[in-house]
Amino acid sequence: PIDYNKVKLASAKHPKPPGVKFTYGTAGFRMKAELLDSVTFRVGILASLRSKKLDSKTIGVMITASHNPEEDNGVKLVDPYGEMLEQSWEEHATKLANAESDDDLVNVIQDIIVNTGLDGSNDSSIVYARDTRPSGPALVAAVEDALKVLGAKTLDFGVKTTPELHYVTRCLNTTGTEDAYGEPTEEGYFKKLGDAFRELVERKPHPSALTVDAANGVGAPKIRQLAEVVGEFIDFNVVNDDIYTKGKLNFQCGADFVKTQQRAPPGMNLVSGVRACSFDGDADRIVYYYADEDGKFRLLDGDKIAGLAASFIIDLVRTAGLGDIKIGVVQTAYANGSSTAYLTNVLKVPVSCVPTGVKHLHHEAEKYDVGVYFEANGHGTVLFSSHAINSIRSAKGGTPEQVEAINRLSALTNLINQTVGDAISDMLFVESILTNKQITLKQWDQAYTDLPNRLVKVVVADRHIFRTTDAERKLVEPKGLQDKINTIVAPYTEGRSFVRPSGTEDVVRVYAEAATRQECDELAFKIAGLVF
Ligand code: 16G
Ligand code: ZN
Repeated sequence: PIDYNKVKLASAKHPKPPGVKFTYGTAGFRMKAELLDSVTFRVGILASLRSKKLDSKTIGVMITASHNPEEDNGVKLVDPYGEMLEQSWEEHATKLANAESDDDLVNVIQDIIVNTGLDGSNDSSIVYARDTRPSGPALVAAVEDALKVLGAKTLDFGVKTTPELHYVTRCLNTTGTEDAYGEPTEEGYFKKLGDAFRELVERKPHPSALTVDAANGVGAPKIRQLAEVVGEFIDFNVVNDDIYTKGKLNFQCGADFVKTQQRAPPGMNLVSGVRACSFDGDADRIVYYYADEDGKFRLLDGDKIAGLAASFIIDLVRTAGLGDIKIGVVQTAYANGSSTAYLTNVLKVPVSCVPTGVKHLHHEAEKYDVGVYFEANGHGTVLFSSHAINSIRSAKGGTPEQVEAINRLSALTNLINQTVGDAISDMLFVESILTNKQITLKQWDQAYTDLPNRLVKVVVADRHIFRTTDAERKLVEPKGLQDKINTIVAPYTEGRSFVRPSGTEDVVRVYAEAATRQECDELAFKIAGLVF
């Protein structure tokens, strides 16, 4: 049972800053690190309650603020199979974080127990990790304080990427079952990826070295560890790998910088012939890029990765003779119109559009036998249903081509981190496709040409008055605004624009695309003017 006096005493050491309103949003709690002490303590309590609710299954706690500036930090929970925290619990998280006093906190805990029908006397089990942020250790200590008071069984997974924490959570909960996901250790993670990668690329000519921008984050040491297991097949040239100098994390580097600025990180010598990619600060996003013969920067973002991945898997499934496996792709409104047209008209694969945020994409992708999902910003993965996995594992194949395709598909189910988007796993996935097809980044890029696009932030008095529908592609409120947008967009060739409130910042985002750069910029400017 929970000793509420002890909870109150411990909570008193992690007081809530008065007047601050916390929200468990798309990416958990995220803000300036100095505001997070009470929040992480309480997330420790929440994790323990969640574990008690789920028959003592292990729950993951990740301390990271991803691509945000170094001063920020954040905390989020991972459910037993490596998914994001179930949505109905976000509300419990928010209530816990906002309890004004230690007594209120106890009341909220008791409410959650009653509301969810959980048994407070159950054991609980938690695994936690953090990225390289300087504020990480103190926040981990706050989580530990909560876990100690609740008598939880704990595993400190140390400094890890977000996807490694998702991976280990799933492993811990499936060990010894028929869904066993892998060894619940970092060595197990790298071994699983390394073995699958070897299976996919050995006996093929190796590509040239890959330059990896690690955003001065946790990806840097992890790529070095990866190189120990795949070094005979690929060379990495790691840049922006300084995790010790203050202020460098995500600063003028990383996937978010490259995607939003549409240029290479300053200092990277991106000449024609160089192959490059960027991770974000917790290594759950990746984008690729290269320079044309004339030096022009070319981005291969999440949409391009989805196209490459879908085309490769469709070919393998066809060659393997596994026609009953249904493949689908999931995107958000930010997907470039050309990518959607390519998937629909060229690959002839079903495409669904869902609201921004990994949990929405992930759940939609679960509806297919093989669900490929990517956000344009480079976060994504591929999910294989148990039907797909069983078909692949039990297929025999009548010809050598069929056998090879089946083996490749089987290796892909191990190479791809199916719990969440993973920069390291996605990078190996892309590299294995390029190696199998023996194509360059430029040849990959030629699948389709992106429409010029622009993303604008607009600061408004109250972003909560903006309400969307149709996977955020249309506004329902403020009333009448969508009609005005439609009227402005109508005359533009291949014009498309939408307005949505950010889930992570106090702004409204305006996206526009059109046939030419000039038309696109003009369209973005006009729509932003409507919102402002
Ligand atoms: C969060 C989401 C990311 C999304 C972004 C949009 C997760 C783990 N992360 O970072 O997927 O693209 O929010 O931010 O779900 P926005 O709402 O501010 O545009
Ligand atoms: Zn991230």
